[in-house]
Amino acid sequence: MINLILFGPPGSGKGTQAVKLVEKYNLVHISTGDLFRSQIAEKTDMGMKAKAFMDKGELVPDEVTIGMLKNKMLAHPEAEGFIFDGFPRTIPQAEALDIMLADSKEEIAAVLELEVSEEEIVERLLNRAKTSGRSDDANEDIIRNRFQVYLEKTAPVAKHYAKVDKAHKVNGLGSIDDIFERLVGSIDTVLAC
Ligand code: B4P
Repeated sequence: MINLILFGPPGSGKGTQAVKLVEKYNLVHISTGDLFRSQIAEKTDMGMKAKAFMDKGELVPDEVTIGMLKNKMLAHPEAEGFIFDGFPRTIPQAEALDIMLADSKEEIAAVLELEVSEEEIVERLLNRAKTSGRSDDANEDIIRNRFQVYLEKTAPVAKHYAKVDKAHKVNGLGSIDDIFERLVGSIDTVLAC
């Protein structure tokens, strides 16, 4: 089983690259952002709770996010591996994921950290807002808050995995295909070990 974490600030291209990686490595894609957005579209209680946090650029509370992630993993017993996109975003989420995988004698193979500057992210997300209708992309202050939340709460997750030599930095600037090739290079190096 290959379990990969696609990591990086909001708008760094995690979702964009995950779609391509899933196809190449035959993995199940789990995007907590997409899961929350589908709950919001269905107007479920969880969706309404998540929306209040997402609209401000804050993280949805860990207990909600971890429970949703567990259910999604359990729904795919046939998976040959997972690509986690936008999860874990806090140390408690990382610890919960490590335990869930260890319970089935699995582990994270690699954490791929897309490096993109704050200014590039603001530009990308304001641009996406023109077509996405996403309220968390439409306002520069909210985008900058999302970046601050990333620095404070999410960046430590990369250090958590760096301690066990699983974090790999990847330049997130350039064309989508060039970044994909860099990611594949990192993954194939890890898989060859
Ligand atoms: P997410 O849905 O995870 O999304 P994201 O951070 O906005 O984007 P991503 O990095 O996937 O960027 P994308 O490829 O789309 O999170 C949204 C919110 O959900 C969070 O703020 C939080 O509130 C909540 N949430 C989600 N997971 C959570 C968790 N685990 N715990 C708590 N809360 C959670 O790319 C962005 C844009 O850039 C696109 O328009 C794309 O076309 C463009 N782009 C991509 N690659 C490019 C490139 N190489 N060059 C130029 N543009 C590029």
